[in-house]
Amino acid sequence: MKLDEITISKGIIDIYFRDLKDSLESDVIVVGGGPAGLTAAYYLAKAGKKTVLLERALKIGGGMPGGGIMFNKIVVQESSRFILDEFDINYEEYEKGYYIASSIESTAQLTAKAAKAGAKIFNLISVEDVMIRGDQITGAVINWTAVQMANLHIDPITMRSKYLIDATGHDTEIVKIVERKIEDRLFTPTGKIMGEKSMWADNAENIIEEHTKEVYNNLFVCGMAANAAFGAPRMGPIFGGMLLSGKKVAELIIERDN
Ligand code: 48H
Repeated sequence: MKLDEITISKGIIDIYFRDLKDSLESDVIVVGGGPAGLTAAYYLAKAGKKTVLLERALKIGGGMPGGGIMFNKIVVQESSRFILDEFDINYEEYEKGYYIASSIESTAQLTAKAAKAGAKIFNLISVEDVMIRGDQITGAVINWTAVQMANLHIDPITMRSKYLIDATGHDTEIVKIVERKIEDRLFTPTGKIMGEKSMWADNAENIIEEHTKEVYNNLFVCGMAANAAFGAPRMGPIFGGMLLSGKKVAELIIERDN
């Protein structure tokens, strides 16, 4: 078969545009393709929810591939081991209840399973604002990351969804935007973002599922963003909480949407 460069170009343009256009209306937009966002996207898509994941970076995975100080291993505790199994991630027991997995394999498996379950994953797109109607969050305002990096004055476009998940990690970027743009209080005890506290793995990991919830109408938080929004500690390179939080936020939305 003789290869034609124009067909290659057309294929990329047509199919990307088809997917992008189809993603303009969805059930759930997950902002952030770290471990929590990917896990959420997987469980949501698996349950038949139309799921779009938007990631600012070129590469998917957020803080996961980097492991701990660039040692590309992650630790997962007993309570979340079943999620490693669900994603076919290999691991070994280091000490009782502490499982070690490759951060690269983990990232790859989370990404592949989310995509194969049907989540549409877009990299190189940043959410720069949200849509709000009355007191409801109704979607995301997006732009190319490259436009932001080049500091170009170019208007964004919008995506509508029934639910938005802030899975942006330490920065809680989406909740920050919402906090700034509403007159209301957030659904946190102070009505504001409470801020991430310093390292305490045990406390952080045990509380994260409790903090994985709706933080404003139709806006949910998961992963590190959940602890940051609700004023809990960070945990270092243990990732079980991220996986459990991703699963929990998916369950909350599935339950709400039924
Ligand atoms: C599009 C965006 C935007 C935006 C950010 O940081 P992440 O890996 O987040 P989690 O919560 O899945 O996992 C946290 C974990 O990686 C971690 O940092 C831990 C456990 N730290 C503990 C500690 O003590 O340090 O992923 C968030 C993703 C990133 O890929 C960002 O690029 C992306 O969100 N993102 N994407 N639009 N506005 N903001």
